[in-house]
Amino acid sequence: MSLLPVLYSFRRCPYAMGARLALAFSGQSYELREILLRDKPLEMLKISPKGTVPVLQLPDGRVIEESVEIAEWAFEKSGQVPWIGAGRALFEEMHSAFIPIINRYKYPDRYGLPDGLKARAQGRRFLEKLEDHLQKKAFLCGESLGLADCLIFPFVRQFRVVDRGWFDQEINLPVLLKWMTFFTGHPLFEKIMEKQDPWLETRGENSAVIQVLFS
Ligand SMILES: N[C@@H](CCC(=O)N[C@@H](CS)C(=O)NCC(=O)O)C(=O)O
Repeated sequence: MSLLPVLYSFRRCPYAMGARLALAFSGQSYELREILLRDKPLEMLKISPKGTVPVLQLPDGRVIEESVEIAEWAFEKSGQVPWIGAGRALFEEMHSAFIPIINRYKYPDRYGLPDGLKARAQGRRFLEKLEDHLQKKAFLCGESLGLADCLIFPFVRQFRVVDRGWFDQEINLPVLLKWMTFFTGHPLFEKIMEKQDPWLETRGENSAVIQVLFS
């Protein structure tokens, strides 16, 4: 068994991205196993039959199967309080309201909608709420980065890429944009977004163990 926790992950998955950000910002190194969603490794399904990423297996064999729990584990391990201020409430609102809106914005036809404009306007209201928080403090829950920032940022990013021109030029939420830039320009973000070959394909005699190390 590896001495580092093993993270099964998919680079572009916003849940996995949130977990990787929390691991990175709390300085928790891990062994990365990049997977293909269409060809999940049996090793992963054995420890987590529900088949979603991220999944973290700790050196003692314990398995953490939810992104939020992985993020909480990382923060607690580094002695940080995971949830502060409005963090959990914002996170829950993101799950119950913002993520379904992103889906309607991205795929209006799947929901029988003529376009994503109504969803975009609804999504903007959640972003306005984030902007209000960020107007008061540098991060969503205070002057330093918290769990809510790590877990919410990947979904705002996903919302942004649907129509980047509108988001960057017309949304008019300046502090939110600055908060986005904090992440997108951060070396730790770059590091957790490095492209890796899928673990299945690199396995075997020449299998590469990808260690993502933070000091
Ligand atoms: N509740 C899970 C959700 C994770 C999730 O839905 N991940 C997607 C990828 S973004 C997934 O693994 N889907 C399985 C599949 O597409 O087969 C968590 O927060 O960890």
